[in-house]
Amino acid sequence: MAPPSGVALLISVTLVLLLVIPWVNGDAVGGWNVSNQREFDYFKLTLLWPGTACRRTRHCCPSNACCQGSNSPEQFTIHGLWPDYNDGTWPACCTRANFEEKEISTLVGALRKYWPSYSCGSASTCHGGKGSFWAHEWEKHGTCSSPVVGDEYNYFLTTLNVYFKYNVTRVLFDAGYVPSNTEKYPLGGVITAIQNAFHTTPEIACSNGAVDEIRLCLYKDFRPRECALQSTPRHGMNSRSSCPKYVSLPAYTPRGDGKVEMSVSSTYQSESM
Ligand code: U2P
Repeated sequence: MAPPSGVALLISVTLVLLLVIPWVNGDAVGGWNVSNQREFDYFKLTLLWPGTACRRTRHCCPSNACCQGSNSPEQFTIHGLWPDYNDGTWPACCTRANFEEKEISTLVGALRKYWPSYSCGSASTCHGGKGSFWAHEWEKHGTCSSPVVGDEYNYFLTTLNVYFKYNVTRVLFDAGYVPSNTEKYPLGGVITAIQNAFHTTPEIACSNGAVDEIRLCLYKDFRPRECALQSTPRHGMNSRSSCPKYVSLPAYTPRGDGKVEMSVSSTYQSESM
């Protein structure tokens, strides 16, 4: 039999890549810039609880918000504003736009406070590079949000505004769910407090029984909506699957010398796209 021609070989390799790549890590198009990803269906505002994130820190460095002593965050902070599909997948890396910090220089003060990194490592960016947490979130999710939010500056500004509008920290604190290293709270109560405030059911993820992330699903006009049903079992974000019946909201206790009391790691160091 004659060896395959160059064209036939190229077609076979392309077909294999098209079949294998798209579902890496649950991303509809994991880490690849494919222009034909369809527009997303809804947003997910994802928030991190610092007391839990900082339990993973192993060493300190200036970029890790866990290491800022009394300036370390005491409220939920932003993980990202994610565009998602109703089938539980999501687009990723939708354009070739690279993150440029100068575009968001006027927002940096607010971003450091409300959208900090809990890592000393750098994160993967869309085109094989490494960058900051903000670079990761913009290139992976922000570029796919652009039909609604526009450019990089507007992605960060919009996310901050949505974060201020849906103040999950205030809702939980007002309901009596305050940081504690001894109390445990009923998961149902935490969910109900958010449902009563925002008329949507949050996704809650836990780590060792502690609230790690809270995710709010929003229509494209940023009104709350229910999350896609399919996203729940597939990504383990269902409160029933990753949280126990009673959850903790660990307090973060910085040391006077600015070193963390509990030790951690980075959410991002080992994370791939
Ligand atoms: O859950 C693990 C990682 O998958 C990405 N994710 C998850 C759910 C979802 O609806 N959308 C989404 O993008 C997140 O990737 P990251 O932004 O952290 O790279 C999430 O952390």
